[in-house]
Amino acid sequence: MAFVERVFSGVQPTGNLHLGNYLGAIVNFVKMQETHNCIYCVVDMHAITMGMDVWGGPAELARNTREVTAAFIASGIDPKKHIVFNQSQVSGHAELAWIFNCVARMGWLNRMTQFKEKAGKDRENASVGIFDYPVLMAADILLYRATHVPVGEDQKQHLELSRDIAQKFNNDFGDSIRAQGANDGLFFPLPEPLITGPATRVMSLRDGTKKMSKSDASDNSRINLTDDADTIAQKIRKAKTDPEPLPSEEKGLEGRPEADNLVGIFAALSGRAKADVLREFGGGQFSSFKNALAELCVAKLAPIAGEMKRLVADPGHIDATLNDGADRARAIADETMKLSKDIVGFIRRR
Ligand code: AQP
Repeated sequence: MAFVERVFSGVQPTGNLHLGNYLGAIVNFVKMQETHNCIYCVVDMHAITMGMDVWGGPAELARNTREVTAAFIASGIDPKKHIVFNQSQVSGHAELAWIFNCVARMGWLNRMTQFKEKAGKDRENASVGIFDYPVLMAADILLYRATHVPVGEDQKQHLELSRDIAQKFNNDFGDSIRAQGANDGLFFPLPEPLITGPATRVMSLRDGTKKMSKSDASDNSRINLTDDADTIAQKIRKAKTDPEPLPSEEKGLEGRPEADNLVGIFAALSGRAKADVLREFGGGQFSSFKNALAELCVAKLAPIAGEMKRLVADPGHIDATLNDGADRARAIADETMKLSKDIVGFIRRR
């Protein structure tokens, strides 16, 4: 079957969006609009897999869902030409996840490193949802039979699992799929991860070996899209570094994760290569480089923050955008669910 090329990706409304989400995902979302039909989802059902202390409770979840939507639009995603919606409005995500729960194997999920990181030592107390997160993610993508998924580096393993689930479904139900008219026995595409763009893994400002994350307890570990100029400058000034001056060549960043991260952020925001950044700043102290980085961050993020502020001031408009996106997403999702149910052998209302 020749699948129509379609892009799907999602962001969790678990707190303030940060520079990692922006450079690792949203910048690519914006770019993909030029060449593909895109579906961008605020994955609120994923957000509640963590404890309520992480996602903040009902009022905070709704606030964050609107804020992520505003960040998408403020960064340049066009919700009229493409689809922007929140996951819980389309019931097919949960329905397909159940079918996939019966396709995926425990052994596959047991290998997921993100579950191990997020559950930490207290695995017995982790929600079933956090263990099942990658299955819901496969359902998110395959509900739209999406072929391409722009994500940050941290999602690579989950994307591989989505491909395994798609493949096993196609194999397990091959005869039934053929009986529905697809002679090649392929119902779901194997989605391709698109891990490209300016910075696929932005690290914490407090620890260059840990990724920048919304749920990190320290707000100083990340630059939020909504931080004001003073806060950005202060966080960059406080960012962990080492006592050596900046190297003049990229090789000199080896074994210096914090320096590498800051130079990587500068390169990504300015659209330059790291080597080029080091040609300008190499040999100098961190303090002057940090000033230049803070200025650059503010110049790039302030317009987005300003537009987000304007958008969230009108929640009715954001909700209307999400409703419209959900209606258009549902039209595609319903068709996939109808066919999936026929393939599995569920009797449905006709
Ligand atoms: N540090 C990062 N560098 C590059 N890309 C990143 N992404 C996240 N952190 C970085 C990418 O952003 C997209 C949305 O991520 P998400 O919110 O759905 O979940 P996440 O990957 O778990 O991100 P966080 O910030 O760490 O959230 P919490 O703390 O809530 O789990 C994804 O494409 C991701 O790769």
